[in-house]
Amino acid sequence: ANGIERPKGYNVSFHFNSKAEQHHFGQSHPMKPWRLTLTKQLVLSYGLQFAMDIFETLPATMDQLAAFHSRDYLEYLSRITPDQSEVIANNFKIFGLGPEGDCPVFDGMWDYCRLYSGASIDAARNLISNQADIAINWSGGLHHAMKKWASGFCYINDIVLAIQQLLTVVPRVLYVDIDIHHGDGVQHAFWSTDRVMTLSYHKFDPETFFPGTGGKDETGPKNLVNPGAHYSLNVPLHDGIDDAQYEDLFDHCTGACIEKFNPQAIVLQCGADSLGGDRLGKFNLNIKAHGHCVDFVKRRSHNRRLLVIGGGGYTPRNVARAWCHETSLCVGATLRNQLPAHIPYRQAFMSAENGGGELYPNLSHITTRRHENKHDKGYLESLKKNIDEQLKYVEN
Ligand code: ZLM
Ligand code: CA
Ligand code: ZN
Repeated sequence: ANGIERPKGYNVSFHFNSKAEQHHFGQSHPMKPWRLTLTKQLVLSYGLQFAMDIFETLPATMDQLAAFHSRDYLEYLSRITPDQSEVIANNFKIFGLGPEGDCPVFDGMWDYCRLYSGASIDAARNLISNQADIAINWSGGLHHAMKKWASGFCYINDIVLAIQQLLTVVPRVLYVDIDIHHGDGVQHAFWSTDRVMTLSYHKFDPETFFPGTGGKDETGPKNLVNPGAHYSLNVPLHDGIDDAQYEDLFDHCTGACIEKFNPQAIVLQCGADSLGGDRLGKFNLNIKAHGHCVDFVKRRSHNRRLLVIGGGGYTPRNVARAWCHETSLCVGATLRNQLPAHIPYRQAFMSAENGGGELYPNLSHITTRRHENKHDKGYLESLKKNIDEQLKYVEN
């Protein structure tokens, strides 16, 4: 369909589970798993399934999850239900859960966790067995989950689990995170090792913006004999960064990390809350700039395994457009700009901001409120210099 041929060079696998998409965090909670259905519908409408291997994944098992998470926490997660009246408020707090909070206990929560984590683990395994050069799981990327507690909409850290899988066959993994939030859970999990380098781009404002970590000096243990020193890298940003600034910064910093660290595998978290018009984020990025990051990493991934995963993203139609576009970049297809006529949920994509149904809205011409750009050249240059300085300690 749509004349898309299997491109030479890259084998791409797409991991999903329809059941994961049907869960609800609760009324008016910003995290909407149905954005994954919207994404998949768009991918299928363009015929991209003919250019990839599609895998419907099984839920992760308790033992698989226990590779990172504590058994106590997993037992609790697997047993707790929304209607359990005997639940002690204290336990909620210990494990980071709670009504009205970021991580509510909702119907099917445990199944949802096992499904999105299973998909990331499967994707990593597909790379390990050389079945794919690039593996995609848009349902994963939940970078805030900690070993013993849930945080920021994230219950299980599928990224850590996937990286652990990759580390069974490769010496070094680079983790790159373009979600607007700091990838704190992944950074923390690999804080003391030089086998995983973490690089997160995010809005940084400890007073007002979650999670408050990820300053430029947060580079690993300060104890310099610890192997993890200098292997956690952060690019703290403000509101309103634009396409050109972000692309330039991303290419410089990510390019330098790939060159110096020389990883055999790269995991790219593509949180779409860094797009303009997001409900939680305040950057001004267009889909093209967001996709540029995927394309850049893909081009530098030659002979390296690449795992592409989702993350945040709170304006569902834009999340779906971005992730469909990025799927097409992975397979090397060029999509026409006009949405397919027969896409299910077509209404969901129709809005003034994209001229009534185009894939690549140019958010600089549109009705969405733009955020004041709080970056100057000097600040952006200092961020690049900071990364260069840290990388002087890294040689492979
Ligand atoms: N309150 N409902 C990004 C994770 C961001 C912490 C402020 C909870 C919200 C937000 C939840 C319906 C990723 C914080 C928030 C209310 C303490 C955050 C439920 C609105 C609602 O209407 C809401 C009752 C909720 C949560 C907004 N929470 C916005 N920002 C952040 C977490 C996850 O994108 O990085 C990866 C997937 N939390 O700011 C509070 C401080 C809890
Ligand atoms: Ca980030
Ligand atoms: Zn986020």
